[in-house]
Amino acid sequence: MVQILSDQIKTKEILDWKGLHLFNFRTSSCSQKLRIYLNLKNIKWTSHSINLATGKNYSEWFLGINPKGLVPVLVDNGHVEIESNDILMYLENKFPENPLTEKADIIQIQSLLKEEDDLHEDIRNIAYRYMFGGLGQKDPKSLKQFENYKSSNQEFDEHKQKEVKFYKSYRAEGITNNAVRNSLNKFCICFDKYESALVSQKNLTGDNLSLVDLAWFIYTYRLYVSGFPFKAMYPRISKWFHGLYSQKEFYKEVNDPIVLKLIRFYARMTTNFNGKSIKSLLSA
Ligand SMILES: N[C@@H](CCC(=O)N[C@@H](CS)C(=O)NCC(=O)O)C(=O)O
Repeated sequence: MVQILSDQIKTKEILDWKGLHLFNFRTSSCSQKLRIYLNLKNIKWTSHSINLATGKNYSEWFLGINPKGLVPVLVDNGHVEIESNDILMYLENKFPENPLTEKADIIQIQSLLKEEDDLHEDIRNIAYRYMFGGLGQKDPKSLKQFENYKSSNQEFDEHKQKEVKFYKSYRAEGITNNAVRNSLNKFCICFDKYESALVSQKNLTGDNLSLVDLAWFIYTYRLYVSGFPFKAMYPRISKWFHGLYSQKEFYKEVNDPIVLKLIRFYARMTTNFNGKSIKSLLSA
């Protein structure tokens, strides 16, 4: 995963912050994953909200911390991590009590987390279309600000170009049926695997809860709200999910304020999906 070095950080003031700080946003899936982790481990931290809806992540100040314009970002006494799964591994090392990674399984856990991270654009396709009903467009002015930002790293620039292209296409044509179908296929491959695993174990990588459960809890939540038929297709995953959802450490991070739910509901009702629900695209 991409590491950011202290000398690549232009917003220098954060390097002097003491203690554990997290840049995050209420409705960001990767931020939710981390906040659940922090709840479960009872870790004290300071929150810095970066409003993705108003483009605060594309401000010069924030791009000077993470040139990718993404949350979450962890700052721990001058040490900065910019990838959610790297942050989880970093915190597991720092707070080893009540582990969410069994030592023997660490390589497997890392590879499953990579698999989950590789599906980030796919969960965005589903959520933007079905959960947010077409909301989440970027204001062209702040997107331009991001496009014009010069970072010192080619990988960051390539990522930026991909993001800008995605948001321009999202504005022009939304998320297409084909994109949804492709993304759903990828999720089904993973859910097939986990549904089988749950025959003989309580959680996704064994009986104990692991980082992989946290990661997939968030995706499952988004797919659930989007109308994915878990109960009919993946009954064990459905049961596993509801078991976690009933715990306040999980529930309180994903359950959005009623106003937000109403805004999304209205957006979904007024968006034209050409009759293509998730169920119909799954069987297409
Ligand atoms: N691979 C990154 C992905 C982070 C990511 O894509 N974050 C999203 C929120 S979940 C974001 O900040 N998006 C920027 C935006 O929506 O403008 C990670 O795991 O940290």
